Amino acid sequence: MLRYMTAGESHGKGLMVILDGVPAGLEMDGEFINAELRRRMHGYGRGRRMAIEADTADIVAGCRKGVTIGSPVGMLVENRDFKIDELPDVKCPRPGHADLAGIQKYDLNDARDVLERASARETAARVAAGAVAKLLLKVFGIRVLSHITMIGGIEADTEALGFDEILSLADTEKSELRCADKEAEKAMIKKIDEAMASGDTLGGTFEVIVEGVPPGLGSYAQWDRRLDGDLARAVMSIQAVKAVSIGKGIESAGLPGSGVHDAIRYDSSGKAYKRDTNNAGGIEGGVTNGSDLVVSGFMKPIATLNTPLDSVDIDTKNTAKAATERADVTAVPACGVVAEAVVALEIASAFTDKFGGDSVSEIRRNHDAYIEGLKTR
Ligand code: EPS
Repeated sequence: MLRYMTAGESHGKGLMVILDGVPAGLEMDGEFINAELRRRMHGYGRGRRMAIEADTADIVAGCRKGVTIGSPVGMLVENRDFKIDELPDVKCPRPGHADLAGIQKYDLNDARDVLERASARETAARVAAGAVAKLLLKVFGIRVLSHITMIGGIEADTEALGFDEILSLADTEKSELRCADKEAEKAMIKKIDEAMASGDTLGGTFEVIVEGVPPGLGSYAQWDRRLDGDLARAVMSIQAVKAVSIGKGIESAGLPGSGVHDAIRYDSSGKAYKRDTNNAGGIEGGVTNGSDLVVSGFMKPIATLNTPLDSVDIDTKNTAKAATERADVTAVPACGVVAEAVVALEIASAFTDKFGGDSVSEIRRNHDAYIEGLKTR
């Protein structure tokens, strides 16, 4: 099992993550981890904060000579914009943010104490941890991508594209929004400009695809071992995500079974079961079925509006405009990168549950024997 915890405030000294359960013998490619952090900072519509920060992970625990040794991996990401003690109090909670619920819950009189931790800045730590999970999955030929499928109601059409095409077209080098449909992307950018001009914000959707996952991760035997439940929780826990779906997901509820379930074939030369469709999104009965894993997330618009909604001053109880802060107009491209990280962590966790979690060599033996054995089933 892999588990992780983060700490850190948006404008505190930095963010930290402890990732427990990383097998020994994994090469910690620090450049890859930093590249993942850079991908999270990318995206048209991000705020000025991203020009201030230069996120990198300082690996402070869990490896020796660049290789993991089986102990917890600890990483730090510094905040250049460290000014938490100088920032003003926040007295008018923003609708849609944790501000109001937070001051009630923790008996506070300044929503600054809430928003500093509730902020999505925390996701930098999760991306660092997810990068380590991706390094483990990479050893076993498992690849993870994400791309933007909608922003502000404008949908991308990527139906005809395969994994490698999406990976290339939605790359940060080639796409300001990490979107594989260039026409839709232009319209999304226009929409973001309009939202910015009117002091508004936009949400959207993203899709995570994991290629090369073997069948048999997760289990139907107990509710809390169903991998779809773990994935849904992980993606839903990302700041501002309001819904998660797997495969055809929400749409499948309105279709007949014949239009949803993926017929099974057997390829005798490759000694493997095949599907022509993947409406299940790679999971049946809470267990991976060998098809690509497809998880979508639905992000609401950012709660900090430059043209604020009505709120209440928590000291006077008078109606007042909600607080404004420097913020993003949209962060859906970044949210997709965070979703890749948390999905990779869940897959890596299920992977070590199935194949052993002490060393990469042990996982290799068990994994290869299992894959070989599948040919006899
Ligand atoms: C950030 C995410 C957003 C940014 C934040 C950095 O956090 P929040 O969820 O609080 O809106 O706004 O940057 C700032 C708070 C700022 O000072 O600009 C991130 O992903 O790093």
